[in-house]
Amino acid sequence: MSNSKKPENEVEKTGLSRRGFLGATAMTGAGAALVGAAGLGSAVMSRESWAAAVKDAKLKYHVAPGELDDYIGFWSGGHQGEVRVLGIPSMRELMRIPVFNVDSATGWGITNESRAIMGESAKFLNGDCHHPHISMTDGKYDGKYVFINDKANTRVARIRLDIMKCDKMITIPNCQAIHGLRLQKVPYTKYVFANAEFVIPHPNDGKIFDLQHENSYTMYNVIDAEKMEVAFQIIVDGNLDNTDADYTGRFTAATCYNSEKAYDLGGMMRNERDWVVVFDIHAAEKAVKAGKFITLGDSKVPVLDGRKKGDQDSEFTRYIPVPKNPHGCNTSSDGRYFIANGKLSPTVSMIEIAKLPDLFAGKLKDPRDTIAAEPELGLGPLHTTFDGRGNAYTTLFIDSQVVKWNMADAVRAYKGEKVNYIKQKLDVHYQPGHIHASLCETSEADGQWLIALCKFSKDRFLQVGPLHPENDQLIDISGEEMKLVHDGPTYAEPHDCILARRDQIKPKKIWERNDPFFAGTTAMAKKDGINLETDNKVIRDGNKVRVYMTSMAPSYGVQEFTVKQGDEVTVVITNIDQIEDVSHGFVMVNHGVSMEISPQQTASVTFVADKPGLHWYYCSWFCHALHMEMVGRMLVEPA
Ligand code: K7E
Ligand code: CUA
Ligand code: CA
Repeated sequence: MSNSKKPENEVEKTGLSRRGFLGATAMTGAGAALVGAAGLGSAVMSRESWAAAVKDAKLKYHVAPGELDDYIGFWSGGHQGEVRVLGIPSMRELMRIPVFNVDSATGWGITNESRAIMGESAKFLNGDCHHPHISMTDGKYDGKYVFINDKANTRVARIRLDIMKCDKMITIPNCQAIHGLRLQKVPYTKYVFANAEFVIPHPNDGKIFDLQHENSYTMYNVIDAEKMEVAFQIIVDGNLDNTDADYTGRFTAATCYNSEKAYDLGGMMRNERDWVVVFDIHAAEKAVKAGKFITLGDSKVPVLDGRKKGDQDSEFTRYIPVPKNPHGCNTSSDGRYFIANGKLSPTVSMIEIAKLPDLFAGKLKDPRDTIAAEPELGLGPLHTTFDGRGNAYTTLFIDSQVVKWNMADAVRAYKGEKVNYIKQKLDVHYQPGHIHASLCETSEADGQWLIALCKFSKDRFLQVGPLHPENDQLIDISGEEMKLVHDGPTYAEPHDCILARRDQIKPKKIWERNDPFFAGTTAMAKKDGINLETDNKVIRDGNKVRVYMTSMAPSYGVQEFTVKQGDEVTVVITNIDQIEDVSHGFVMVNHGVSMEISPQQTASVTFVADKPGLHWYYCSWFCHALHMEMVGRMLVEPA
């Protein structure tokens, strides 16, 4: 350990006062300029000093060629709309799972299968995902699904982890902008909890524009995870930011930064305190059963009213005041606390979950009696994670640091004992948002690795123009001290990520022929009397033409077909290769058509043959030495 100087000290030695600069832009007065910390100098550590500084840690995170990572991570792709799969600790990107975007390599958003999953919303070409979360049973990852939100078009999607494809997508009714998303941990992920962020009028038909109107509100969404239907919605006061669930299955909590229901920055920062709203999910289920709900517009989803009426709380909500514009909401992996991250306050608020039954039973004088501690950590706390050893790690956006602190010590200090709960502050680069330690959202938090997702990379990488990558930093937390070991540039914008042990996720190597992902296409083929694994046939049905073919490296079962100009053509391809990794593609040149067909998969795409003449199609996934020769022709006769 003698030569493992902390890299951040090396940075300081170069004489660049990054801290000083950031300090100057720190919140002044009413929390101005949260994002104003641009324009740093360009001093960077030499490669030699870096190598020396991280030598020990490096050996640990280096995954040699041919070796496999210990953890598998799912990264949100932010307003790029996809989910990315990374190996940890190597930080190698392993795969991309298109979800709220269009992907030309796999044909997501182009193929019939993907468009059927996207439903109505397939018309949108954009998305903005933030929070990927893995389904759980008994507070541990069960490896079945990843769920993720779309803030841009108010959707929630599910990814099947056995095939690493999105298999369900729903648009949440009566809401605008799904932001926070978490899953029920115990007894299993029966529900997905999704925050609609923005307050809107109801009905939103242009008659009300006043956000203070009693019909202006937003809602907490409780989604049936298996059916992927909204089970019920709960109207709340204020707005909703992030959420998390407890380890009993009864409570969830959500942060609200706009208790003011304001429409601008000044207004949203007016109150010294906003709140955390706590939901009693069991009580809400009861209220739904008892029929105490309304419905809105065309939607049949039961809507409960969780707003306060004067001083009167609903049976299923409680509002706990916490300092100014809280952001992240994190359940500690020991199941004891909901932690609300202060953002405009240097504190985080630890809500003691064991006190919530009393709060709902009316046995506490003040909702603030549930606060176990409110440790002061630094400027701009956004999100917190856990190592399973009693320590929490919080990102300080404005300080550009991760602070490691001890929860039990923070509680003792809150009670008046003289104890320093802060264990270490580590500089990160720069402006971190989410933070995620291995398995931290489960009861198995193992305190090995931590990812700090930094919003700015500034000078950490080669310049690539005015748009910079972000910087996801890998930090070794297995010892007493946090050690920064890797910088990982990422494209817009992995708000959040999640890490599972590699043995917890068991993807298939090839498709199964009866996979529900393409069941609609299989049913269509059946109607046409087609055996997808053997038949190469063209079926005409008025001006609709269905071309069924197999593919086996390096050729398509149909190498030429003829249609008439204006025909609607559906190409259905079944990859009968059984060998792992032999994926084929199908691209119809000049028709905007592209798709993936992996071993034993059936995929289909529909387009209009609007141009007469000869049109080549080809395989786009490299499958064979004769991959270039894997081609065919569509002959279009003029109308
Ligand atoms: Cu960016 Cu979780 Cu949407 Cu915080 S959120 S940073
Ligand atoms: Cu088939 Cu390339
Ligand atoms: Ca506020």
